[in-house]
Amino acid sequence: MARAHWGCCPWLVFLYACAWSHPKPGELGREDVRDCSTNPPYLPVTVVNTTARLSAIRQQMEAWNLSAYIIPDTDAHQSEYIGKHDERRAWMTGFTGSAGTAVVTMGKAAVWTDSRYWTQAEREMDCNWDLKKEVGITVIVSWLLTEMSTGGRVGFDFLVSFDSWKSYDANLQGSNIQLVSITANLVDLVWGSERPPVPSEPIFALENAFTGSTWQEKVSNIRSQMQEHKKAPTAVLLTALDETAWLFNLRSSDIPYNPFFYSYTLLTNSSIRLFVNQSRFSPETLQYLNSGCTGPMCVQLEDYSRVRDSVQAYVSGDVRVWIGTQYTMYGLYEVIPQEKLVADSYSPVMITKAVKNSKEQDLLRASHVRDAVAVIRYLVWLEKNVPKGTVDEFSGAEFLDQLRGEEDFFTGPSFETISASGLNAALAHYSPTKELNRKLSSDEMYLVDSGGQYWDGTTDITRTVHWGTPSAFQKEAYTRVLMGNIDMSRLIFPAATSGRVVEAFARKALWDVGLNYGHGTGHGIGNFLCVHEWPVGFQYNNIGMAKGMFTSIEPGYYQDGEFGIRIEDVFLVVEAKTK
Ligand SMILES: *[C@@H]1O[C@H](CO)[C@@H](O)[C@H](O)[C@H]1NC(C)=O
Ligand SMILES: *[C@@H]1O[C@H](CO)[C@@H](O)[C@H](O)[C@H]1NC(C)=O
Ligand SMILES: *[C@@H]1O[C@H](CO)[C@@H](O)[C@H](O)[C@H]1NC(C)=O
Ligand SMILES: *[C@@H]1O[C@H](CO)[C@@H](O)[C@H](O)[C@H]1NC(C)=O
Ligand SMILES: [Mn+2]
Repeated sequence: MARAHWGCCPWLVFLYACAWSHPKPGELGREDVRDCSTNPPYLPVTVVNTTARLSAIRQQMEAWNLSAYIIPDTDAHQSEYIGKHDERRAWMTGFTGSAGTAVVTMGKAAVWTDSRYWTQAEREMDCNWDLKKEVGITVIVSWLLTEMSTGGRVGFDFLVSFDSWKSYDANLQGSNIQLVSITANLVDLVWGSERPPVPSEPIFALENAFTGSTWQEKVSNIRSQMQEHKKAPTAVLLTALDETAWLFNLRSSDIPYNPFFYSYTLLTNSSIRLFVNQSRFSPETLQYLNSGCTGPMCVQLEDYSRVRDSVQAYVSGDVRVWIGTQYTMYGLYEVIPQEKLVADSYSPVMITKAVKNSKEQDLLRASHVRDAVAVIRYLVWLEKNVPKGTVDEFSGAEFLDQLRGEEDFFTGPSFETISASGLNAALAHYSPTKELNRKLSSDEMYLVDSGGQYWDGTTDITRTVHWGTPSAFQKEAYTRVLMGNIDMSRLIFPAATSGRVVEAFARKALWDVGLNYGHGTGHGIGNFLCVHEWPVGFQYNNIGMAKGMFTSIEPGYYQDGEFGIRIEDVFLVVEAKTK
């Protein structure tokens, strides 16, 4: 399925959630959980009563003649992090973990999530919901086949990407169950006044000093790729939020950790349509977009909600629309007739954005230099203060944010800091909270994985340290992780080699002594965009490595119940001189 049920990481599932996505505060360690086997059931105070919500959505299902309804944890743009306004699955189920899929039938309701979230789900969900301790479209579909043995219609909506839909559809082939795309979202229809509002902060243009090219240059570049394409697309449809943000050099703050704004773009050879809430533009930004423009270089603003109708109207002509299936929602894909579709895994914007020009390289490097100053100051401060016993995982992470805040152009963290001492560092997605954290000590290893958003670049770095005497095994494991980081970063390889082909170089030093790590080796990164910027990386569906791409390299080693090690840096692919 498209969204990584594993939330994260470059490892299990490639795309979405990426490298280290993190449970929210309070997700770990609280043991007061529900017990649905007693009569009446035992419910901790943390559960949400979902009875009224469920009966409201079932009424909607009846109105749409649906026997089942799928509620994924995405937004309409397949964003890695989603805004409060889009936390539909969390509101419906009570379960607020960041990865999970819910399905409602007339008689049952269930949530599928991975082991990171089982305890949290049992603390937050009432007994209306079954917890399924599995993930993946295949297991959801086999449940549907049992529950809907007499057939019926399964509804989904604009939250489902083309790739997820394809997977559901393939798994349902040969059954008497019909997948039905509906234009409304049933959760939205029943989520009342308590729903957080759509973010509508101003959308601003980046200053020239922080952009690699003007938006007009980027538009011309994409248009020439349309002309050169064998299938002669007449338009490119952009649905991921970083695609539109990159194309126009515009940013805002709709999504946590990501400086994006809700939008779509339909770019043709003669027009540019930007779907967005236009009240969010200041007169200056409108001028930035359209001052002195002529015909094909003028940006036409259309309301965000108009995108489906506009694409539908556009495809009535003699046109071909180029999309990236990984990010396009099925609800837009389905309005484009097959013969008018030019479908790649990634849009030309995703592919073009992956290669940074020399100015973008300088910008990204400059942001990393300033970021390193903050991290070094933090490490020095830890060295002084940890032996005094005055630092815990949470206060440490807060201080690191504060140090980053003292650097120029900082706007906020690029993901939730993983600040993990001792055995906590062996948990793949650990983040401390104010209430639940561990004191840092000279007797334990400490791992900190963090990053920042700056106007010139996005950063991501992991360091593992020990202020006392590590064991011989810890030293060996650390050394081998470091060897993997160095071996991979010094690798010389043929142009266009896929990351997956060379990924094992980061593991070899560990493999030599029978050790390994259970996550991916790295991911691309943006210029004030996503911290996990696909499709660059080392996974099976990442694109070939090219000069000008940046990738993290982050091997690790984790000893359950004891310690965790990861060393992560961001690297630039450059041309090598060989004999
Ligand atoms: C949950 O809410 C429903 C009404 O919405 C109510 O009838 C029911 O008693 C509540 N359940 C619990 C356990 O409080
Ligand atoms: C509802 O869907 C079923 C197929 O599952 C179909 O047989 C039935 O005619 C539909 N009813 C209405 C009112 O559309
Ligand atoms: C559009 O943005 C304006 C200005 O920020 C805001 O007041 C309004 O609520 C937004 N409209 C929608 C539909 O989000
Ligand atoms: C745009 O593409 C259409 C269809 O390929 C073509 O007929 C038209 O001349 C093109 N317009 C421009 C401005 O290139
Ligand atoms: Mn990373």
